[in-house]
Amino acid sequence: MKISIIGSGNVGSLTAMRLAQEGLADIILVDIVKGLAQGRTLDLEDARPILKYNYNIKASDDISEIKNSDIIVITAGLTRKPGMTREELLNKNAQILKEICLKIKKLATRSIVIVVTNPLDLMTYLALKVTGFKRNQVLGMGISLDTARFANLIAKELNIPNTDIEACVIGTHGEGMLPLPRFTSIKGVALDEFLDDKKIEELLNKTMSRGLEIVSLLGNGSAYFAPSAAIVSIIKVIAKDEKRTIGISAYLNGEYGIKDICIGVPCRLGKEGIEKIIELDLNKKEQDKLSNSAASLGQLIKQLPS
Ligand code: A3D
Repeated sequence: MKISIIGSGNVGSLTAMRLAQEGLADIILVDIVKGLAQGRTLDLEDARPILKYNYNIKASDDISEIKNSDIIVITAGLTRKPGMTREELLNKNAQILKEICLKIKKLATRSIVIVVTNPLDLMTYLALKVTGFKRNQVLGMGISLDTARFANLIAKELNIPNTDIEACVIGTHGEGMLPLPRFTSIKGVALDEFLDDKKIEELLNKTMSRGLEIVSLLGNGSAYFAPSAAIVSIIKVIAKDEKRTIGISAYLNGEYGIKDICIGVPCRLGKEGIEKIIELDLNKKEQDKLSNSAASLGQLIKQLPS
């Protein structure tokens, strides 16, 4: 299997390291900045004798190296600066994504594309449109990270292991994020058996602002440890055809009453990419919030390059 990562910055290079250590595939690391992917790759290679493991990793500043990849991860683009919303990144990253996706369309027609660049749901939509790929082939990593953040905050609050928590977040990876306490449980017991409404509300707000909190603390750049872990967990499900359900940004064509939008929903993933979109039985309040987020994305889609 060949996995290419386009963008060798913080998220891309850490994803390469995690993938290499998983031994899932040959890895190609690409960046537009001359020397960056090569430097990071030499550094990653040097760890092989220490780890006693011969993973294959190659670098290039030439995107044609992605030819015939099975999976392509796009982490190329700018990150948010403190105070900047994901939507403000839209114009610059859309241009970068468009160029990259035109190349993917030519060079790796059968690949599964995992978009990471923000604003995530809009970039996923753009990638799907520019490549012209089938909708199962293009997905965005965003809400699996948000789900992990929600679970982590619950675990810390209750002082219990993360593994006991089944959290659920849908919606946009951004201001329209929708953590769902009704679909979140601890060993099968509903969250509201453990926490009162006020505490749950507090955790929801903390989950929604977690990305910006990290951006503000770092001062330069955004999160990459948890994002790279989330990307690799998606890749593993696809590469091993595990048919597990994970929240990802998927193109909806009537599911949840939403059409022609990429937004975060639970999906069953396997070797074909998105193999099934799972429709949760949302109540009116949840459905209204999701529909409103989708409508806001619909407005922003108009700003995407054609
Ligand atoms: P950073 O460390 O700046 O790396 C981005 C890399 O992309 C840089 O090395 C650039 O040189 C490179 N690049 C820019 N244009 C191109 C191009 N045309 N071809 C190849 N490489 C190019 O950022 P990062 O790794 O921290 O984040 C990368 C992107 O992921 C940003 O848009 C972030 O906002 C986004 N991100 C998303 C999540 C989600 O959960 C969705 C999490 C973390 C980061």
